Amino acid sequence: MITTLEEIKSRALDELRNLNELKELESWRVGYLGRKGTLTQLLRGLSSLPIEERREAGAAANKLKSLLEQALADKQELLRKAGLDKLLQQSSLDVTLPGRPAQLGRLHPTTRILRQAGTIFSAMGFEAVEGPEVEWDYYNFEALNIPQDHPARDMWATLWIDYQNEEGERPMLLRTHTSPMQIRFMERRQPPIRVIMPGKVYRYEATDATHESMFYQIEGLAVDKGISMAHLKGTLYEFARRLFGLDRKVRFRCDYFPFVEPGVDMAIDCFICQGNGCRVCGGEGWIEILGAGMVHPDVLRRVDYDPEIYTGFAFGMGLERIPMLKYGIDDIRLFYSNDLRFLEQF
Ligand code: 2NL
Repeated sequence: MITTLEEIKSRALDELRNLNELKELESWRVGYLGRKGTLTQLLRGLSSLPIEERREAGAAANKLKSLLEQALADKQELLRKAGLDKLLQQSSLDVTLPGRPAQLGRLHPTTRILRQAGTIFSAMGFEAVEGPEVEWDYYNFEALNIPQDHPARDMWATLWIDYQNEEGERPMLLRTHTSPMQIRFMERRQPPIRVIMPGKVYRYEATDATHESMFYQIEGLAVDKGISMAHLKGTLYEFARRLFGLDRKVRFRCDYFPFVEPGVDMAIDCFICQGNGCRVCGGEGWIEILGAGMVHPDVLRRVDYDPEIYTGFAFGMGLERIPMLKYGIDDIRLFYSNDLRFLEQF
């Protein structure tokens, strides 16, 4: 019996030594240690031996069983490691190479400036509201003192929606500014009002380096008893300082928008050359960044506010111009053409 065990042992270990594939190990295991395997059969056969022999042979057989199990486990580990080494040698995988950096997302330059402006105005007590991009003629023009067939309409090259009402008019359009939402907001609410409206606006425009048919605007509106031009100037001056640097100066000049009276444009002294004149400000020393004014009394009347009681100021600015100036971007079309080479710079 013991000799048989010795034979099994040397045969099994010999065979095992010559195996080189993980999958061959399984048939080896089945052959010796499986339910019908050599060793298992032998252990079963022990019951036919006389009792003294049985004890000794049983102990030896069990010892062999665990020896073979251990040898199998060792071999498995050996082959697994060897296989890995081989794989590493064969393939071009170099585990010593530093990992690829994870692709980090980032905010679009427009989003960044939008958020900065939002933070500044919210600190000054303004709430932010968004509105529809498809609008009625009434909200985009009529309510803002821009009647049908009035030459002031030429200020906005409009994209009209191909929809006709029963009168044969086309009263729907892509909003040319975010002002329509200001009207909607005033219709729904009573003063005091402090609100900003950020969002996309559309123009019927041949695109070039400084024109896009879609761009972002942020408009603001404050209506209350006793609002004056001083509030307009103070608020926008503070906005300019917080966005462009605390040492900024501002300049207000007269301008025309049908929905305000008086209307102004605001410029800041150039943050590149500090007002001395350079390429960014075109040698002017000043950069115009927004239009503003006191809300026209007729606009207030149209939303049922009494202009004898309430006055307000409003302002509007295009957003893309700001990062264009800040980062020296010379083509607005880069903003929305989804070229990662551009976007990854911010
Ligand atoms: C510009 C100028 C401006 C407004 C927008 C406004 C809105 C209402 C009433 C009065 Cl409901 N005004 N908005 C006022 C002045 C200028 O935008 O150059 N934007 C890009």
